[in-house]
Amino acid sequence: MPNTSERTFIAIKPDGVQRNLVGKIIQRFEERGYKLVALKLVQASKNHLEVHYQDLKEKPFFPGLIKYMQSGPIVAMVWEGLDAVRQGRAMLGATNPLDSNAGTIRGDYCIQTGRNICHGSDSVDSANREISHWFKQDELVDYEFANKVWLY
Ligand code: RTP
Repeated sequence: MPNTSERTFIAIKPDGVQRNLVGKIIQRFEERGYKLVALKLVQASKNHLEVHYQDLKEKPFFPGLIKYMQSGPIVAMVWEGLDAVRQGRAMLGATNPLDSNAGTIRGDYCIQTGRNICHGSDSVDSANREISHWFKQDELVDYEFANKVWLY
């Protein structure tokens, strides 16, 4: 039985928000067939971002990354559906937008690694950690997804 309830954490970074790409990015996940489970616009604190990117804290780009992620509001989302984590990453494209295929979000809308407009969990374990870091349990909305019968 395929797991149609896999969840991933997707964020639209400050540059994506400022460049008015929120609607386009959401639309891609909607059109692909993923179910929106949670969504909010947040100005994240330094501490919150340092915990989110804790695995990168030794990297030379870490301070710049935190500053970039704090430079404006972020759209935090949870999307659910078959293979959501892997497909979410595929839809985002490569970390370096210059290596991203056309047709991916980064391949279509950005140019530089340090301004790559979106984030997606890289594993189911990271997704679970990130979802509980960004959302309280009661912000994950439980509702019937009518499309499901046509998708699976
Ligand atoms: P993300 O977590 O944002 O989805 O990105 P990712 O997994 O594709 O890449 P990761 O290696 O986890 O890096 C996180 C974010 O740090 C910025 N970065 N800058 N200047 C650099 O060399 C550099 N490398 C990474 C990017 O914003 C990247 O998305």
